[in-house]
Amino acid sequence: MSDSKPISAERQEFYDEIRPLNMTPLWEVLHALVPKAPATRVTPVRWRYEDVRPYLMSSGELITAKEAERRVLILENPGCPGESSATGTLYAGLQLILPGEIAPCHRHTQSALRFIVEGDGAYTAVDGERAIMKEFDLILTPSWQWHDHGNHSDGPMVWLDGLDIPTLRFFDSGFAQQGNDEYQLDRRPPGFSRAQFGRNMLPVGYDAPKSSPVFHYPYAEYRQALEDMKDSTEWDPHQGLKLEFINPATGGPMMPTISGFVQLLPKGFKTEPYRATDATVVTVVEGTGSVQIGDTRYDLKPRDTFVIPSWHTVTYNPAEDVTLFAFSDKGMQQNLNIWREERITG
Ligand code: GTQ
Repeated sequence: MSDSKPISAERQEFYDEIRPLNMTPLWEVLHALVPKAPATRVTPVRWRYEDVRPYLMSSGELITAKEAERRVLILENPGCPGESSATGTLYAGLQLILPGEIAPCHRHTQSALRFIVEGDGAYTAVDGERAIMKEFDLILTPSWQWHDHGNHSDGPMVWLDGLDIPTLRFFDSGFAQQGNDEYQLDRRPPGFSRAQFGRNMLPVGYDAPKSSPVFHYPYAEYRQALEDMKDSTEWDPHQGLKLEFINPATGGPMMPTISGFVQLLPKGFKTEPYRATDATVVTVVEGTGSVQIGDTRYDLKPRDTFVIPSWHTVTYNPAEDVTLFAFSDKGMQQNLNIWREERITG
């Protein structure tokens, strides 16, 4: 049965009759409900940092970080207007903290990542441990962990927030709590978590948590890993060099709902077409070039952010060495046994 055939008067009358009983015929919607392949509302979209930054800085004059609690401009997918979603399952926004400001302590069941796009020296404290954030560092604030942010540096700090807000909205499982204090007292010295968990070792008798206990991944380290692999590793024709941030206690994704990746594409390395079912938010770290997403082509510049919707074919054409940071729901889909990818050849 076609989902778009005109409906006869007799059938429409029947549908109208059962409507008050909160029933509706499957055969009118079957193919939309069970598509042959993903048919997403999410569209490709790109935010140039140079377009967004002036408005972000203006927001700094409109409201304080304290009053806003989080001073963020949401990056909203035009395919889902009004939903504060970047993809079907994930949220993205750019957060600004000016020198001397704090974003008060709270916790929520939503998991979050911060990817620093500008500035140096502000901190995020996660469950009593501070991480001093540098450009292109990745910070995790897993579900229900207390967190606050502050900027004691002398410049603005901007980071990309990635959260699983649409997923928790789908499950109706969102809880949040304000802290008693605006910021947390230090309970552990900075670097404690990375000392315990960041060296391919775990404390004996440790119960593996669902999210990575390494909540700070410095740019200097992951960039060096890519650099060291550059000359010696076979390049994937579809993805170049791509590494995933993992939970070292399980080998799984860094957080149950959000997977994180970095990718290096050397100058001139045109990738072969690739698609996967995890819609992905990508931020350019370094380099210029272009990306083709389905029928849409974007040029790439450092700090720009773009969305690759589910099952859209992607190819990259790097004019220089390009480094990308990406997050998606890949791990969540894999846990549910619904993730698929395709390497398109010939
Ligand atoms: O920093 O906790 O962009 O709760 C949106 C919701 C950031 C945060 C966002 C949040 C946060």
